[in-house]
Amino acid sequence: MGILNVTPDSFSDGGRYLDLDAAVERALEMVAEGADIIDIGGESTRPGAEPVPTEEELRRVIPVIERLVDVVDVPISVDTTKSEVAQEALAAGAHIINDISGLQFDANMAKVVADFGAAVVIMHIKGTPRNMQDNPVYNDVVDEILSFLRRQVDTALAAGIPRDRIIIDPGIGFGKTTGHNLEILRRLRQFKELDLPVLVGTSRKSLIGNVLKLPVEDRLEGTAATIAVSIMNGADIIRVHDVKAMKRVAVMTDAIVRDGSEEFRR
Ligand code: HH2
Repeated sequence: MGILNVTPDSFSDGGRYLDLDAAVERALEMVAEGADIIDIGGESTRPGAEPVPTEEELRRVIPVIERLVDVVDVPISVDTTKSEVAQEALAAGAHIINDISGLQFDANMAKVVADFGAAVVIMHIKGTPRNMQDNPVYNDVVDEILSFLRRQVDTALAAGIPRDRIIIDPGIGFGKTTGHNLEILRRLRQFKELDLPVLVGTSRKSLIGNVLKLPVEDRLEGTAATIAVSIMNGADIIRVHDVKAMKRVAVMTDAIVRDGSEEFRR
């Protein structure tokens, strides 16, 4: 899953793809580099970020979707917590709603996804982007996230979203310390217990900056390590900025872990 942030303030690529042509060009480039899904976001969820009004989020993402549906042949995902944005995005031709609140922030979200027969990413967050990094505490981080995901998957099913349209995500960096994030990656296989595809988003995030003491523009190798380990521990989808490099990491890791390369099977 290649990230396309059409925001002025995302933590690593804010402002780069605000222009419609630049956004479309970047999406096409990511597909050429091997992205299987494009994830468009119109609201930064970095720690401390202020919510974006619905009208502004619509203005940022809908024209991009309208352009992309005609030119890319991979599914289009929209990173939003607002059902009105989801509604317009799906009507414009998007296929997946990536909800970082795991269907919590907008009571109408599950119904909108169900009505369109779309797929949904249910991500765990503790708190809101504004307060999530204010001293997050867990008894057992993986158990707590698993309980949340189980509950929200039930919410999705009850709203009429079929099980084969649900993806889960532990929400790396969303109300977690670096220690929590490392533990989640180490114990990622436990999320397979829900028997749903697992998405992981570590790309350029602060857990890498904190371990390697490197700024956001210098986290490529650290991201690569998190991706190899995530796939080894069962991740099905990885959400990244650096598609070209991370696709290579993913394919190589898959070939080892999942016997993913026909050519070398014996
Ligand atoms: N991380 C970010 C945004 N959306 N969605 C899912 N499912 N999983 C994630 O880990 C995830 C996500 C944050 O990264 P980014 O989009 O690069 O930054 P920003 O929120 O500042 O736009």
